Amino acid sequence: MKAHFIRTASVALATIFIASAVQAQERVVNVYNWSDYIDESVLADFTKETGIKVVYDVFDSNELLETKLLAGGSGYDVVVPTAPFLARQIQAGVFQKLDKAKLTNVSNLWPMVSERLAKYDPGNEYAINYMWGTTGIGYNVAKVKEALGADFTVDSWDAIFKPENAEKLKTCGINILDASDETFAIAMNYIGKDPDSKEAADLEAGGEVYMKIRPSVRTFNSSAYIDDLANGDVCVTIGWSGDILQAKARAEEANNGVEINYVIPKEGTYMWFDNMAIPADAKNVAEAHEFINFLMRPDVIAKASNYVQYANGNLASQELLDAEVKDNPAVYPPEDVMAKLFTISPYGPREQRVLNRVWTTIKTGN
Ligand code: N2P
Repeated sequence: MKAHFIRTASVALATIFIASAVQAQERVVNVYNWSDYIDESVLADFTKETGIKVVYDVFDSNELLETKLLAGGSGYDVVVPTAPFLARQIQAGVFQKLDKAKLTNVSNLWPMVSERLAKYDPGNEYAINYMWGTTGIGYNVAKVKEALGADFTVDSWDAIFKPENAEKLKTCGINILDASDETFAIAMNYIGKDPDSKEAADLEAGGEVYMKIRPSVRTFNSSAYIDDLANGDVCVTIGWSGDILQAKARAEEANNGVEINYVIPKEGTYMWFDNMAIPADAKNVAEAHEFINFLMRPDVIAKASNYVQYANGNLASQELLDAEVKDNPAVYPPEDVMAKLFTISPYGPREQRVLNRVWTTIKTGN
């Protein structure tokens, strides 16, 4: 009896010992990315090839990501801020420089994208572009026709920003992205001001655009709106290119009769860049580099783009994209549309306070 107990106990101890040794060896990378922004099989492929486990978490606003980064100790090894946020976070010292020697796939990058990104990250020292896209209008073709008339063409921000149009769309549901830097740039551009203006008076004027349509807006949302649009719960939204295309695909899959379209309004819009960076206090720096380098492989990032329907910053991957992504003007706008796209610079602390105040007033509706 006693011998049996000792034998059982030592087997159990050995098991615990082996288990903890395996655990000590387990390599992990903690990734914090935007929601609806990855083909999960890409993560599984990475783990299969490298043995590194991916702990993947998602956000839907730059402000949320920034709050975590500035507080420190986020626990993340790879994060994906949009360029103007990246720029001020670099200034605030929240990232470490990338070890380029570990990023062997660097030659695949797209100089056009890297150059644009260098405006925010001089010398491309801290970040690698993940995806880029535009912020436009996503809408339910039938419901918008019903509300605004069969002859109405959605080709201008007027469709949402003219209060008489917004009022007619109220019952089928308007959503606005909860991304104030972008929504303000778009509104300022719409009223003929510099979209990159940081003047308080211009920001107030941009805010007025939303104040006027506020009674007709149902939601301010940057993630659930994809399903809302696909299910017919909202009929028009300010949204991100690939998100709208995903809504379209979901509606088609569900075969629910909802037809979704994405348009870049003729007044032009914001062209943004989302980029991978490593927090200064990341614990798994080698794994973070391996993860980023994996996503810099043409076949891998092409798979990701084909799924999320966003353009990426990897030139070598372009020929591997599905025709429905590569030849889609909603993903790769033609040159005349590209010419009307603008970028924006980061907000300084005082400007940001004005923006926050005006945006909160708009969202709360008083
Ligand atoms: C993915 C949204 C990414 C675009 N859902 C935000 N820049």
